[in-house]
Amino acid sequence: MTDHAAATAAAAVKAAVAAMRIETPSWAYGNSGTRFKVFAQTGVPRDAYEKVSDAAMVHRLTGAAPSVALHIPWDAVDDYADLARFAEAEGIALGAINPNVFQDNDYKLGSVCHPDAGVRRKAIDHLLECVDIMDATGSSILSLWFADGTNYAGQDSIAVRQDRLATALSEVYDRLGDGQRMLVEYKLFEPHFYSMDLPDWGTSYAHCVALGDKAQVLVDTGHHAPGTNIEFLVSVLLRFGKLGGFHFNGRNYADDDLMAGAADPFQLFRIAHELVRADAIRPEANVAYMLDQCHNLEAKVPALIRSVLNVQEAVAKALLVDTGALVAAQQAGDVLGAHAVLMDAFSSDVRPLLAEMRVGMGLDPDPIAAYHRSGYQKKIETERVGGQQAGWGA
Ligand code: RM4
Ligand code: MN
Ligand code: MN
Repeated sequence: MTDHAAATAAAAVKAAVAAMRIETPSWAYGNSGTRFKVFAQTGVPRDAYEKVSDAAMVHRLTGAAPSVALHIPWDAVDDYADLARFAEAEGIALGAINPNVFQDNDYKLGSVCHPDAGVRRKAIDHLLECVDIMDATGSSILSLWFADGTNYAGQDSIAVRQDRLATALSEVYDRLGDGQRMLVEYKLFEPHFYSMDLPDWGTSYAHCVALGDKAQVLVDTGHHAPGTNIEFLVSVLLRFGKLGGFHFNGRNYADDDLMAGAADPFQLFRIAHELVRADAIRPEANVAYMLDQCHNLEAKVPALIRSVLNVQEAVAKALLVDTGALVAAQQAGDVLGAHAVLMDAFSSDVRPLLAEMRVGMGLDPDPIAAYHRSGYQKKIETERVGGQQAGWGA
């Protein structure tokens, strides 16, 4: 490559990464843990407003996280329009609205798939209320994850539960306004261990196709069987225009919710390669990217900054793939050559390029160092004393 061509390629990578938006989830700023112990941290937000402030800090330092997802009722406030104005003043927007139909005692046997019509009604009403909240916050995405399922064979009818699911989704779908869409997430296991009502992308996809254009599949890294080829299903969903969003996180074993790119940066790169190949990184492609994580041991704000950087690095490497050489090798049946093209890109150190990109955006080249210098951690630890700390589930 000539110097000029290399400079043009670098500029294109910087522009594409700079344009990518990565939402952060409000719950990642709160305390979280396992069923064994939640280790509370100092400085953790006590309400939705403080979570928005932390999310705004991540955006100020990275320039890449301009919205924060809300979970209802964890982030319930009296006046959602007021929260939206507060977010705007802080420099971000309110993003996806995530209903919670898994923590009420009534939902022991499921929510929209529950055998009792009264419980199903309660769950659907909550989903509809969340669309009202979207109207107030200006959010365009209703993010649906259902804990519904069974623990024992014969506990309930798999088929009838699918009918109940379809009926509920369709009622909520009909309530969506112009410019609003629903993303249907799936998860193989947990909290139920015999059957989940939305266990995989195929089931989500089939429901979304039946519903229409405003329903799309939401993929979450940690929601698959170990060894699942996630980039494959990402590629297939993109091909059908049904990839609505992607929840980045890191997993070694299950739904670990570790930092994106921490457990398996190569997998993140392979996923990014399919996204880049389909031109799905740019905001106009309407694939909603979010970090769906929990920070149990590490400080939350710098962990989210680190995660944004990890996603950006994977995407930058994917953008560096020499597409011409890759296609030529693929066409020639050059197995090793084609693989080498991908590995070349994966092995590149893109950190200097991304540091340059940040300087070009008026940001500090090293957002983590900038965070530690900013005094923000000290400020929240000093100010956020008393009150009830937010936590996963609160
Ligand atoms: C689920 C799923 C959803 C998230 C909740 C908190 O496992 O990943 O996306 O909203 O957790
Ligand atoms: Mn998720
Ligand atoms: Mn999850």
